[in-house]
Amino acid sequence: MSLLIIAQHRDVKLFKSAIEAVDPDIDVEIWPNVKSPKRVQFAVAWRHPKNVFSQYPNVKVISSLGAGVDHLIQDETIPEHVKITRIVTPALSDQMCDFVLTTCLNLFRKTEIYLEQQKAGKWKVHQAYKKDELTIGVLGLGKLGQEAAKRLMMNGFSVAGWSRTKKMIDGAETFAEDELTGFLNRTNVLVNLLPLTNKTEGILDLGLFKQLKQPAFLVNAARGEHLVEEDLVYALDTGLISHAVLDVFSEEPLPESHPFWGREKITITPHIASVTDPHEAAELLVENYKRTLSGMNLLYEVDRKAGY
Ligand code: NDP
Ligand code: OXD
Repeated sequence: MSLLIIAQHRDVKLFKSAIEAVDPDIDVEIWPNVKSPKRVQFAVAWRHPKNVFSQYPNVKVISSLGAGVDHLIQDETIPEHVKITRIVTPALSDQMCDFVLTTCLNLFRKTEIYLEQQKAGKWKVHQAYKKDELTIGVLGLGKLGQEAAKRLMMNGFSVAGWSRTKKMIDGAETFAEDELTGFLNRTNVLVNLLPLTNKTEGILDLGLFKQLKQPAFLVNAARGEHLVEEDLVYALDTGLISHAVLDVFSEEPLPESHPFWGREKITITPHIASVTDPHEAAELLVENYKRTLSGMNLLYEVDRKAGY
């Protein structure tokens, strides 16, 4: 039996050696040079080429190399009986909390204005937002969203949160799926940490932006396909959104010619909000590999129907 890694734009050798360090007896194969495709029972995938799994007829479980599983759910060529799992680790959530906290602190302190002023050699003071002046609304209160909400509250911010099923988080005002309007009407800084599913694709559109409290800001750290790009440009141009911080894009790397690059009111980071740590992930991958072989319940199995 073997464990296969199929990951483009990732240092696969690092993952292979991390897995072998946890259990040297595991036979780790790296796509595309697979010695015996029929021996592959467990695969780890990130940005895999479509239809690639048809070469591995005995795959039982595929783990995403990250927290998101949209790339696997969207691949209709993966047979229905194949189970899907994902990476959930303390470091992944800690990094996301740091990203959200840093981003919100920068927005409250108007750092983006000072960066522009520096380019122009301009000295002008702007009043920072007070922490009780704006509410930060977190879309998605899962593994990452809940921790991010708590980290923000620990740092004195007012926080609201929205999820499919209502969550109870001490100190935060929470809303269920059918309470989106109430959530948006309370929110100034919208932080997106939703999974990408049929229901959430394109959710960040003009209709949603119009319901935010003014001044409004957008932080998208989930998936590019959540955002209707032309609606964001319109919202920024008309002042509906004051500034957007985008870590994820429909096309990655963001093409050089993309209009987002040249915009003062958009801050771009290259999908670095939270990056899977090979050593931490290896422990979880080995555990799920062993569970696959022994037929035990998997850790962090995804509901393929719900899409997350
Ligand atoms: P989870 O699956 O743990 O949580 C998802 C949350 O979204 C849950 O609270 C869920 O509600 C809610 N949700 C799902 N569908 C809906 C809906 N239709 N309406 C309302 N709420 C909904 O995901 P994670 O927190 O682990 O990760 C979130 C996403 O972050 C990932 O899918 C990935 O795309 C992105 N990500 C980005 C990274 C980056 O570097 N930029 C790094 C890692 C992840 P309920 O609780 O009721 O089920
Ligand atoms: C993830 C990601 O899903 O990096 O982990 O986006």
